[in-house]
Amino acid sequence: MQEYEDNKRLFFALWPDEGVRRQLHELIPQSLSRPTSAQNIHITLVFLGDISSAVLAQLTHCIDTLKSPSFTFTIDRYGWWRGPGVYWVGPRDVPQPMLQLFESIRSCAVKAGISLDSRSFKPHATLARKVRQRPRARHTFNIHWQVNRFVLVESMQGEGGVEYCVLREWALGEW
Ligand code: 2AM
Repeated sequence: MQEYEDNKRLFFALWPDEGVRRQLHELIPQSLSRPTSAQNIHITLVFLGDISSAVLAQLTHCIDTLKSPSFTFTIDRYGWWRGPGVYWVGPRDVPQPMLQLFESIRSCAVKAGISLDSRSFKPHATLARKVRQRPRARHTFNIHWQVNRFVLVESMQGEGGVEYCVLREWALGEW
């Protein structure tokens, strides 16, 4: 329908730099089905769904006013969600600034009239999908991630599967 033509499937995310991306990619066992491609690895903060340009303008206006500090965290655990067969890695300890950033983005989205799913925030990077058996315990790992920015990403269906395109980024600072 005409009025939905400009909708984009969007989410806010933490986007790794090349060093962290490479370390995360190296954690994917070769044997797993549907591994996430290196360039797609990220941590979702808030998934928005299909959003019109008018709603997006309202949302980004609010996001522009946020003053959130930069932070670091450590990716040091992995897990497996049986239903979707998601093999993921994430932090044991979620730092307060990450939780605050999540809450702030969420509240901007709600103000813009976007309905969000109410599941609790479980920061994770999906490394593979449709994994039908719990992957065997891996060696321990500690990947330190310095977060100086967050990004708005469009999810698109490409010929070879899903492709993510970073549309905008916001710096985190010394607040
Ligand atoms: P996932 O990796 O655990 O599937 C793009 O789809 C990103 O948004 C992925 O990181 C995905 O998490 C996340 N996401 C969160 N909720 C979603 C939803 N309802 N539909 C699709 N993706 C969702």
